[in-house]
Amino acid sequence: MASALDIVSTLNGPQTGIEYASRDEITALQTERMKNTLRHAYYNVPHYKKAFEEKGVHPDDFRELKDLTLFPFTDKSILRANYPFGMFAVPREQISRIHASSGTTGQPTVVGYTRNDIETWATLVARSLHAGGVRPGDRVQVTFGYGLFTGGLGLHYGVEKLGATVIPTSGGQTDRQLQVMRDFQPDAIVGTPSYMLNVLDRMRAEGMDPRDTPMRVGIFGAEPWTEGMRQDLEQGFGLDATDIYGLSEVMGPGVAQECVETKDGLTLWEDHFYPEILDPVTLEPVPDGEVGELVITPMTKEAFPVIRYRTHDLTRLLPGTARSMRRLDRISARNDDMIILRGVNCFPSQFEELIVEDKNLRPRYQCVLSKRGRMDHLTLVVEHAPGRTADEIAHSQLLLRKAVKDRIGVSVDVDIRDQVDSGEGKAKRIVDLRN
Ligand code: DLL
Repeated sequence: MASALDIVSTLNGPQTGIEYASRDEITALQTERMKNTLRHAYYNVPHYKKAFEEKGVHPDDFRELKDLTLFPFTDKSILRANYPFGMFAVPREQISRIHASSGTTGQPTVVGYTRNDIETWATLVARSLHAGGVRPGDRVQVTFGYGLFTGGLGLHYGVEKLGATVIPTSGGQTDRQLQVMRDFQPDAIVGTPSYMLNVLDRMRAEGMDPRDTPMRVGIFGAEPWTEGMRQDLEQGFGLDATDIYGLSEVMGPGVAQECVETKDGLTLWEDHFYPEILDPVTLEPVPDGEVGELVITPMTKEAFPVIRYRTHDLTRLLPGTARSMRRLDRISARNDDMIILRGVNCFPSQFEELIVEDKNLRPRYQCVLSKRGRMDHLTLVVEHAPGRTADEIAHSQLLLRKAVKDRIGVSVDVDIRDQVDSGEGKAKRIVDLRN
């Protein structure tokens, strides 16, 4: 639950509150909150009771933070097995919102929030926006999609919580975004970095000067991006660009945020999220400061507690700079085969499900990632069944494009061939030609 302290530190600006707490204070708070979280999960989510018992641990075995390693991990597969509401820890009538993100089989991962969870989330997004340079009274254009994705509504509530003005344009419809930008004169913009580069190109193509807008601040995330993209966005729009990180299973955006004064990686809001960096194969901790898989345990969630959630994101933990809390290095890769296209997460298996529905196609395929202008682009290269006519192939191509758009929510190209070599042994499903 958000405490008064959280809000003070968001709104009173520099050097006050929990964001500047000492390491001892943070550790004490984490230990207390972790104890409560382990108990909450054990007593209210059947999966956790069973999983703890199978590992021979009880919440009372947790005395200090290092004891967390005694407890089992949570992965997407567990959430899927309990689809849709089996992991909720409160009665259904206390759930005030549901979000979802894509899963490996096309079945989404469903997450729920109580009123307190929504309040905590809004507070952490407000804190993130503030750290990124947004101030009360600013106008903030939110170009993340609104809906089951946590980006749009997550940012929306945070902007309001900070006391800024939200302009909820949602994603896409670039012409409309440009008109809003021209007419409403936002001070800040949030969205995926690849989409913002697209907006930049469109403005230039239409003879607009992107530096003409009053936008001072850009907060970008939901997908990996690079220092080079930061330079292009900062110079192109004439603003300060920072990185925002989060994932729906752990909360949504606002788990970590880069501070505008240092732009040196993302401060993890350690009063709410406990990080571990593990070797993805052995699942043992890596030495301090080394890269590994980020595992997060949120410590203040009511509706949807998750213990040791495997994010599959690769990063390392760095000491605090602008804040006393530790930082995550820019997240540049994942250790599984999730593809992120304009903020939408998808897995090769989701495309496969659509491919096998068409008798003209064979489940021999590859997902080829490339750059189209500045945006990531996906081409599905698929093998057709023997003896198909050119007309049948053309029809299947149209159908598959449409099915991907309608059911997965991304636009792709489809290239149907006589033969697709997806590698010997374990099929190589992703071909990355972006660099
Ligand atoms: O993408 C939440 C979000 C919305 C974050 C808006 C930031 C801004 P999911 O759809 O569950 O949630 O996807 C989570 O996206 O595990 C990462 O692989 C990736 N991701 C998110 N933020 C970043 C980032 C939202 N700043 C997955 N850098 C995560 C790199 C990111 N990858």
